Amino acid sequence: MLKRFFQKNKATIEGAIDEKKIDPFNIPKHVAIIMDGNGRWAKKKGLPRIAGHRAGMNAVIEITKAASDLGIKVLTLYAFSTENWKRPEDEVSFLMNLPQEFLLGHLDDLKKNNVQVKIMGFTSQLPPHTLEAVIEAERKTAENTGLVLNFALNYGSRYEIVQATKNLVDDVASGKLTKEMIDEEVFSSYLLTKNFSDPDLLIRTSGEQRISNFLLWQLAYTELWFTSVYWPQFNKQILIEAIYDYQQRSRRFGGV
Ligand code: V0D
Repeated sequence: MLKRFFQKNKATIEGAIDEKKIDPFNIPKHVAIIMDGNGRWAKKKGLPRIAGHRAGMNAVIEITKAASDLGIKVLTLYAFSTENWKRPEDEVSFLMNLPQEFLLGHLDDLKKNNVQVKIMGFTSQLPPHTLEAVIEAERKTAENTGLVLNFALNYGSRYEIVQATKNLVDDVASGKLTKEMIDEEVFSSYLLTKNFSDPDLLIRTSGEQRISNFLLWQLAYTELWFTSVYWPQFNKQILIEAIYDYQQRSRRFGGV
């Protein structure tokens, strides 16, 4: 309690953005996050990389609550990329246990906060126990009507675009669609994000300033925001700063 009080006031002294400065009528509807720096956070503390991933999972819970409180509608989190299979086998197998751990430890929390879990990615390639956990997470939160917590899991955007193209070609070949009917809206409907609007704000932690094969099509007009903070240290205060910065920008979508 005392610690919380101190942290709050320390932030104020250092000139952090007060939540009251946020315009409640201009909250980004869809926020996407590249949760980078879990391994580096662990290394800095002399801990194994997997300790960083577990701390990262706790940050997911905190940010989900904060995003819901702030009125964000969709939170898309890059949890595992199609390239992450190249990591050491024991690290991959630890990561593949996180959805189950998340479900066991935090399902009640998600229900209390009216959060709907969704999974976006090439899930058929996941180990069966991971797939079961994510399907269960979706099923057990399907009735909720609040924030959509969308995990990008075994997701890669070039792969997504190639798969979309293949499905589109199949539909043209079968006569469901003609070549002339293909436009941006039709193409978008073949992507894994078909049920969501494009992200308004992309956040990447840990100092890297790249997109790294995340939502290449969908980020066309998204505001990008970078912080050097490692993902396990990310918190509501930093999210508020990102939203405040977002609100100072003027979005023109290519117009004037
Ligand atoms: C590790 C930091 C929650 C980034 C966050 C399998 C890397 C913690 C989930 C999760 C991961 C996914 C689906 C679901 C419930 C929870 C998760 C992975 C990694 C990769 F239905 N955190 N988390 N999944 N990390």
